Formats: sequence, C-alpha cells, structure tokens
Amino acid sequence: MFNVFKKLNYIIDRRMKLETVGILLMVMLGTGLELLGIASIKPLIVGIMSEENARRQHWFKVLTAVFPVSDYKILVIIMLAGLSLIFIVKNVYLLYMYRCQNRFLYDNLRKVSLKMMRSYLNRPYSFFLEKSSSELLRNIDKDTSDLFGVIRSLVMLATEGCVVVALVAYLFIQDKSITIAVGFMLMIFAIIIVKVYRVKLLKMGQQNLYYESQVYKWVQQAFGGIKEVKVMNKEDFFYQSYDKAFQGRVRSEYTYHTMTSIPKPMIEAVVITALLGAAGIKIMHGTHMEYFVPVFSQFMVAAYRLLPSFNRLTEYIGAISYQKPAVDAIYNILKEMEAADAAGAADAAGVSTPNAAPLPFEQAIHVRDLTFHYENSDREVLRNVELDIEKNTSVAFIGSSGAGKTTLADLILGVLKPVSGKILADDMDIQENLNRWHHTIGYIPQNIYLMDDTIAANVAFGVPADEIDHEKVKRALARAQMTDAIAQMPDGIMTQVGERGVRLSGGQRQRIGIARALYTEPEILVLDEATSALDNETETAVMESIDALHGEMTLIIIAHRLSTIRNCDVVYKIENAKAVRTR
Ligand code: DGT
Ligand code: MG
Repeated sequence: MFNVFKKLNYIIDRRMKLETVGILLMVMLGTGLELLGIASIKPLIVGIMSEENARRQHWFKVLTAVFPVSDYKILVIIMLAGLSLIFIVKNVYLLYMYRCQNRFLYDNLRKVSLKMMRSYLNRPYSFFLEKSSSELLRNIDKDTSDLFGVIRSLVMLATEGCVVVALVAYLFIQDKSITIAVGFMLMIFAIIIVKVYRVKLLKMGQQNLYYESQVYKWVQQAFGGIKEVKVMNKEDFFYQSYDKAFQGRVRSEYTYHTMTSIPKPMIEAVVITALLGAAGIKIMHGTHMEYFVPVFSQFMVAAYRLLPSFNRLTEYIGAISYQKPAVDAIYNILKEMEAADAAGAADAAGVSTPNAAPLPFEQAIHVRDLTFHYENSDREVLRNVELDIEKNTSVAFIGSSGAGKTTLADLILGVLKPVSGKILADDMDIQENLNRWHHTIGYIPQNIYLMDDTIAANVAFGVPADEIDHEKVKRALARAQMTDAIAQMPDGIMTQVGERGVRLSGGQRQRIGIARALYTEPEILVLDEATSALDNETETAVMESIDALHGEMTLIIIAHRLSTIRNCDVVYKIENAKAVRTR
C-alpha cells in the first residue's frame, strides 16, 4: 500500500496534490454531516419516548428557547422536521461532493493520459522499433483509466473510511460493549479479506492487464491486414486468437467481480448477528429499556448506514489490488521517460516545434566515421562510413536487400542516432539540431502512411484543416503527377481517402506521399524506394517530375531499379557495412 502512495506521489503533479487536499477537506465536512445525522437520532427517540426525560437534557433547553411553544407534540414535530432537514442538507452536500470528486478524477485522468501521449510522441524513432502499438494503446488508454480507478478507490476509501471511523468512535462512546462485540467480529473478517483476497486480486489484475493488450493486439492485427486475412482465408485464426485473449480477460474480470461481491452478504450476516447477539445479552442482563431503546435504535440506524460502507471498503481495497499493476506500469513508463530525457539532450532537441527555422544548408551533408547497429543487436549495419552529399546534387544508394540503405537514410533523416560518428549539415551536427533539420529535409518512404482524411489533409499532413493552403497542395500534387487522377475524383482534393488510403491505388498513394514531401518545400528530399511500387510508366512519369527537381534540390534516392537512378550524379553502393562510390 505504501508503495502505491510513493508511486502515485511521483505520477501526479503539484496541482493535483493540492486538489487532493481540497477533496479530502470536503470528505471531512461530509463525515461531520454524517455524524450529525446519526447523533441526532438518539435525542429524537428520547424526545418521542418521554417528555420528562427530554426536559432534563441540555439540548432540549436550547430547543425550547428557540421555539417557545407549549404543546409538546409541536416540539416533537419540530424535532422530526429538524432531523429530516439535517438529512436533506447532508445528502445534497454529498451529491455535490461526489460531483467534485468525479470532476477531479476525470480532469486529472485526461492530464495523465495527455502526459503519456506527449511523452510517447517525443520518444525517438528507435523507441518505437522495440514497442508494439497495442501496448502503447493500452498504456495510454486502459492503464491511465485503471490508474484513476486506483485513485478513485483511494478517495472513496478515505471518504468511507472517515465515516466508518467517526461513526464507530461515536458508537463506542454510546455503548462500549456492543461496539466492541460487533467491531471484533468485523475485525476478524477484515483480516481474512485482506490476507486472502488481496493476493488473489493482484494476480487477477496482472492477468487482466496482459489479456487486455492481447485483445487490442488481435483486433489491430486482424483488421490491419484484412486483405491478406481474406485472401488466405485466415478469418478463423484471428477469430480464435481474439477469442482466446478475450477468454483470459473474461476469466480475470469475472473472478474479480465475483470475489468483490462475496464480502457483502457475509458482512451483513456478521454485523446483524453480532448486533442482535449483543442486544440479547443486554436484555438478559436486565438493561433498562429507557436506556436500551434509544441506544439500540441508534445502532440500527448506524448499521444501516455503515453496512454499505463496509461493503464498499472491501470493494475499494479489492479494486486497488486489482488495478495496482496499472500504477506500476505507468510509474515505470514515466520513470523510464524521465531517465531517457535526462540521458539525451539530443532527444530534447528532437521535441518538435512546428515553427522552428530550417537548419541552413549551403554546401554539403558530411557523413563522418559513421557506425551504427540496432539497439537489440550487435551486428553493425554500417561501419566507419564516410561520404559527402553536395548541395543540389542527386545521390543514389544502391545495394542488395538488407544491406543497410534504409538504415543509412534513417540516420541522415536523423530518426536514428549514430552509435558513433557524426552527420553534419554544412558544419552543424544534425542530431543537435534535429528539430530544425526536419524543416530542411523531406522524406518519401516506400509505404506512405495515409490518414483517414481528405487528400488535401494528407498532403499538408499535420496542418489543421482551416490552415491548409489549397493552392500549395495543388502545386505539390501537380509536381507529383497527380493532377489528372485528382480531376477524376468526385471531390477533387477534398476526396476522402479511407483508412490508410484504401480508396486509392498503390501508385496514387505513393504520389500523395511525394506531394506531401514537396508541400513543405524542403532543401533535401530522401526517397526510400519511393517509386518501387509503381508501374513502369507511372514510375517514369513520377521520376521525370523528381528529375525536374534535379539541380534545385538535393536528392537522395534509394532504388532497386537502375532506370530509377539513371540521372543521379553520384551512386554509392552499400555493401559489407560500407558505402562505396561507384559513379
Ligand atoms: P531493402 O529495403 O530490403 O532493400 O534493405 P535495406 O538495404 O534498406 O536494409 P535495412 O537498412 O532496412 O536493414 C539493414 C539490416 O538491419 C538488415 O539486416 C535488417 C536490420 N534491421 C533493420 N531494421 C531493424 C530494426 O528495427 N531492428 C533490428 N534489430 N534490426 C533491423
Ligand atoms: Mg530498405
């Protein structure tokens, strides 16, 4: 439990801590009102039972001073009205308090989820090579919800706990023996619950976390590759795998919910039995009814109020155990991210600002003594590579599949970081100016990632719809040989492309990627197999438009087809982790 507090203390920010204090103060006021409600039962019963006894009480003198009526029945009516007023005020206040608590929880849920989203977006590209997107989705969405499940349970635990402690203390003052008898039974019960229950629920929670990400994963994998799934008739495999993941999730969830419903009937039986038992013993010992009835009424009302509280207490303790793995997960992620942020100042430079000035590029890109291997492997993909790319020349990288062409391009793009060596734009290290470098360089990959949006939005990529420059979009599309194809579409550049561009042909998708890179008017353009998927005729047309940029832009072209790189000034062959100039 202490562990949870330590981690939460790390996860939540200062403002939220202040808000937590406010919420707890509200809880205390609520507890006071609850106590007032219970405490006014006894005087009422005393008052109803006998005027004589009532007149001896201090509170009665106050009452008659405020309401100087002689008819005792009227006074009783006033007492009844007063009690209902207390309960109405109390419950209106509690409603308001719950509203504040929920707002507090959900506002902060948003904040933490945003913090995660931002941290993830700012991670270097290499981070994502190691992560599955279903895990990220689960972290950002489900884990943060669960984290707030824990915070919610803690807030509720405080709320109910305060009421329970205050009421029990009050009852103790009223009658020690009954309180001790009932309290003892409950204590034994609570110890059993905490011991047995928590371990089991924690395990269920961990299982649930695992199966949740499996469920996400199978949905993504099934629909992400739906065409392959259909052609190969593998619907059943994905259906079964999804079902298996869901079964695991269902198992952990129903076990959890069944377990949380066990204490309720048991607590009720324990409390009522203990209470009636204590009453029986009192009556056997000849307790006077005038004392016994008001006190016992009070205990019954308190039990009526406390029973649900006890149930909820066990529920919250259970929920905390069950959802605790999410706290651990988020704590670890944020810690990891903090460590990563502290480790690399270069990563901080990678945090994008949309309006940074492009890095000046006047002479050449210099690759100096560049060595690289991927994080989870020792094999050096590039070793001590040296090369220069003069401004406004076109340079081709060729080489067999797996030679390291994409890796070298990714290093020049700055999304991968050299293990040793440097890449300089003129004399500036790109890794130290990553944000500005990305305003200088454009990129066209083999597979264009299209958003489920319009063609214009996909060309302008990441620009809000009302800020898109339509003329610029059309110019970029024209340079990518897309004008004719667009003219045939129902809504022109406002045509929806569908998820990942399913409503476009492969060649059209590719040319939108080219238009996207041209829209930002970069100094340098990296094409990684950008035209490989096109038919010969379209490729020739697209390459013509790329060649038209020859001399006004620096082009770095990776291609398998030699015809693609016919017009390049310089050709490097990537082979055995080296770049060898062949033209
Ligand atoms: P391609 O596109 O088939 O013509 O091949 P290249 O030349 O673009 O090859 P590249 O740079 O993608 O891969 C070079 C080597 O690095 C290859 O052996 C596979 C390995 N590799 C690529 N990406 C990763 C990665 O994310 N993690 C690890 N561990 N290895 C990778
Ligand atoms: Mg490649």
